[in-house]
Amino acid sequence: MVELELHGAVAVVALDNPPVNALSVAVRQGLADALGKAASDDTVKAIVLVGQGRCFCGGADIREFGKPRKAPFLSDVINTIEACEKPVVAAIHGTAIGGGCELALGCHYRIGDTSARFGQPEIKLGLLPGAGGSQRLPRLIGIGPALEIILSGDYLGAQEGKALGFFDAIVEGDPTQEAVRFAEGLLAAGKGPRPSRHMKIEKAGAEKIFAAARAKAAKRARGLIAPERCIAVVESALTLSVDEGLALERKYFDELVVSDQSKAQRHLFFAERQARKIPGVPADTPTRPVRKAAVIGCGTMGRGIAMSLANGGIPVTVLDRDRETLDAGLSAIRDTYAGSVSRGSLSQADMNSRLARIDGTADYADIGDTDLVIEAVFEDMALKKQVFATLDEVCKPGAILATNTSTLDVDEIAAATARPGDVIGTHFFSPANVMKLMENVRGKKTAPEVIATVMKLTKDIGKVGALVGVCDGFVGNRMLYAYTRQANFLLEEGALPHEVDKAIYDFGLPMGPFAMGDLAGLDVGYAVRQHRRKTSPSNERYSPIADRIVEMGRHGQKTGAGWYRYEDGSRKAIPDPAIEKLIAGVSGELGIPRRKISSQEILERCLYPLINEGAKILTEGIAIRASDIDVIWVHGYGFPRGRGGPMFHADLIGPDRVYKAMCEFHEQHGDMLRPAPLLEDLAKSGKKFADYAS
Ligand code: 3H9
Repeated sequence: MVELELHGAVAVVALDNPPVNALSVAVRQGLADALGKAASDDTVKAIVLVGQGRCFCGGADIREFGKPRKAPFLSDVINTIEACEKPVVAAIHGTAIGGGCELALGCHYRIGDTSARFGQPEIKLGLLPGAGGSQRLPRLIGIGPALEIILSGDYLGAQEGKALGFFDAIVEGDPTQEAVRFAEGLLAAGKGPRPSRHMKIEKAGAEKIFAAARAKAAKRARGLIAPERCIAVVESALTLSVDEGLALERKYFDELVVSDQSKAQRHLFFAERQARKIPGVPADTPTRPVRKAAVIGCGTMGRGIAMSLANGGIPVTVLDRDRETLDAGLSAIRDTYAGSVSRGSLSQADMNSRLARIDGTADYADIGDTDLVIEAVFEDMALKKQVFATLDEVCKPGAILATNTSTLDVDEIAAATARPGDVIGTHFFSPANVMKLMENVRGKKTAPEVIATVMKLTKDIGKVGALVGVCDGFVGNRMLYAYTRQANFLLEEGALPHEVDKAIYDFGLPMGPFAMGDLAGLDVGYAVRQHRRKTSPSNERYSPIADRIVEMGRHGQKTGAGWYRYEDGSRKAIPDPAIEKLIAGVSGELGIPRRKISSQEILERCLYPLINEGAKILTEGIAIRASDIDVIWVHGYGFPRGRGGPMFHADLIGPDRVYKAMCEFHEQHGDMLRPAPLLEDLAKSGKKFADYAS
């Protein structure tokens, strides 16, 4: 777990706990022992701390959180390093994050190679740096940059770290050897320990920095407790001694680690990684190289997908019917990148290199040698089949043919080719260059190699993926339908759009179903419903309100009116008496007495049917596991991270509670709200969705 080796007067202490040298109790004990030995060995004059394998250290072992803490504690080990009378140098390659960054901060000097990255991602787990990061980082690099690192959870690279004073040197070549040389240089120059805790904290401008951080956190991290705790503990570094600051940090960390919000975010950390594991597609399944890609269709989705690929370093050709359409699409892509540059979130150089990876063609012959094609044409089966038949003719053998359909049958699309094994769904979410999720859809004949390649590609381009099976709407949209349907019925029964939206917003989603409909455009759903009513007529309860709104020419924000009205150039949804009258009229026509509906009832009536649909999806094997559904809802639909996704939320409040409410709904509203058999099983057996394996 931890090795000690002497290089002359320098002791090299190496963390060796694959895959990321997480600081489990055994590693902490190993570190304490090795450092103790090096400190008491008179022949040792300096110590170098390194990580074996792919990185320096990925931080505390997250799997230990929530279990009883075991000594030695990380903060004590780090305090011992800092107090060591011999200079200690951290030699960093790859990531030094979380507790790994704090370990480096406890050392007296830090050198990195060009791959070195550091950061404090604890906030993404609903936590704060719990082993000194909140006190040492601001002392070392200043309050502003430290706060930014701690609040964003993002990592900085070697050069940025050097500029901020985190790294003393960036080296080429083997970091251990370079660190030994660096330590020998310190000894030769008579330089000793240099504890971060003794550095003076710069207080100038602090008030403004904290006010700005609070304003940003209130906007970006609505409802989450960790950001305010992070700010407060860094602020304490201005007034408290280091030891008092460390004690406060510990107190807050202990509170956060047992909070539901942190449990939810830790669940998501593992869920995102678990989602990459596909039964029947072992980790060693060969993958196909994706060196070149093509996107069919230069509409909003096609453009976003092309940017996602280019952002991930993959050259991409966009194909559309004529030069004019292509030019308009490519210019929209340029505008999107230029917007990011002007907001400061992308450098001009990065914009140029990304744009250089995107070109356009109107000729299928030009994409014959691409490794991957993603079709993103209009959601129409006949059109998609035609595209796939053409791709089958022009694409080289072994090319992966993917469809970005959000609802259509991937097997039927695959059947338009003579190579269904190469066909897969890659359902991106709009705006595709921003949204993280790829709901990848496995057809009946999709080859394991194709699945493995697309799941790897998902990670390589910085997205989060989950693999699902074929059904109407797949996992995300099928569950969304179960939820928006009930939201519509609630209107007939007495609620108003802004009341439903408020209940959902207050729960933590970025917006409720009606504001979302206005944003996305109501005409799209209308077309789908009309198609469904023709192709699969049903006697199920159907709310006519949404259709009537579209038939009034109100298509949402783009027409200045939908469920709400919008003033010129504004996106602010204003409740509209005309719509309220329309809704009340429909209740009257249907003979439904209107009543006051509480926000709690709205929430349960919307969310529980969504969870209930998730239960059916699990039983049908459309999703592999409950946590995959959570990944889909958090990254594709803005389900609040602090609640861990709908299935985790159900586990937290108890499947029995959801079941009981569903039974009541079923009794009041009939078959459409019948509890799923899996929900009933879990409720009666006291088990959770997390325990369910199909
Ligand atoms: C912390 O440090 C708190 C302290 O302030 C104070 C404490 C008192 N623990 O992501 P990958 C597993 S909080 C346990 O695919 P990559 C991961 O589950 C911690 N396990 O690799 C996966 O397992 P499996 C702050 C961990 O190369 C495997 O390693 N640190 C941990 O793409 C490979 O992971 C973080 O939040 C861990 N800390 O990326 C860092 N880290 O193979 C979280 C990873 O069974 N980690 N695993 O599915 C990361 O961001 C990435 O893993 C990293 C490597 C960038 C390190």
